[in-house]
Amino acid sequence: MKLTGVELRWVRMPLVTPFRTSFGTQTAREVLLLRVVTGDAEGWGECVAMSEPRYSSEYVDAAADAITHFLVPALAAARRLDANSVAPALAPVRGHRMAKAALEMGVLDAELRAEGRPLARELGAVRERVPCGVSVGIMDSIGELLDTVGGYLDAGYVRIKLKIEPGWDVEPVRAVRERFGDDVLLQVDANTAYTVADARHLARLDPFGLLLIEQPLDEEDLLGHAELATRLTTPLCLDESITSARAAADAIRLGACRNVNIKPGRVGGYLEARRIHDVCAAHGVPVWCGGMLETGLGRAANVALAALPGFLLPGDTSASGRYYRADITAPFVLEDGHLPVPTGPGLGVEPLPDVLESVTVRTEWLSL
Ligand code: OSB
Ligand code: MG
Repeated sequence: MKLTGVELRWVRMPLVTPFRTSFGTQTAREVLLLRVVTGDAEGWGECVAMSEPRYSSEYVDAAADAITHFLVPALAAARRLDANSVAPALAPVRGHRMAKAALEMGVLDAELRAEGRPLARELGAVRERVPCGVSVGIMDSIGELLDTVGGYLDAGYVRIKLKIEPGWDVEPVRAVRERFGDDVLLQVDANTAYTVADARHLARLDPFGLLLIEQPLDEEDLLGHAELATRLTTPLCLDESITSARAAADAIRLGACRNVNIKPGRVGGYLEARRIHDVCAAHGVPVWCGGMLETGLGRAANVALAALPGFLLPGDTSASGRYYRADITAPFVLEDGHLPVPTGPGLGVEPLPDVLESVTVRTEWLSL
């Protein structure tokens, strides 16, 4: 394929309800979309970086800058263009995995559309639909939390994840267990809000039979997670710490986690995400697909990834309506707690031109 140019598109979509985590509150999602134009086809990439560098060091404007000044020029200079050659071509640029992932996703979509091949099949999917969980933000009161969780269970979600932080951990978990029972698949996500000195406090979660505790400690604290793992019966899962297949192999070897949350954006793309899946599968480590409040474009690709055989736990691949009143693609709708894996070429979904236009803040065309 030959690259013609890349359009950067900043969109802003209000969330149906504010989403509070230990690192901040989101009321709208600002997303950078890429339209990768080649001689053969166009492809869409979604950058999962958030507006501010609080989940990780990346943020939307930094990603746009890296794409504009370093990544697209590096890709333009590469001798060949296909999805497998994107990561090697961008490797001289350090970091910026979310920016790289967006570009690779766009090239991958273009390549697959040109060849008429669906992403799920390309990645090695074995399922036609995937079971879905939902990530529930920190609330102002236990009553509000129970109403919210009850609504999601009524909607059919098969797993609940509660965001936690010091001061909002044991009590919300206890309240959800008391109201909805021990059969609900329940897990928590701290987004690095604790230290290993909190081990005794976190052990108070053990009696509640959680599936896992996600990323309790700092992104760089693999040894701390390994130590914490010896002090808890609840399995640890890593999110922020797993930036590559190598990081996943290290974490498993160190005993820092028994599960991995795979987010393609965090690790530099869907191809590295598949390698992490393979490393984990080889070690018997169940994985699940995380989320970054994606639009229908990123959601389509995440659902395809979640259909791989090692995705043995329900992911944060919730329905479009969990996030947005009007998604930029045809909405993903929960059916019996599952989302269907797209079957069309590439991502298998397209932006709806009118909606896309209505949420667009700015576009920029990088010609080659
Ligand atoms: O830590 O998994 C996380 C959303 C934004 C940033 C980080 C995280 C999350 C979520 C929600 O938990 C996942 C989703 O529903 O997309
Ligand atoms: Mg997380």
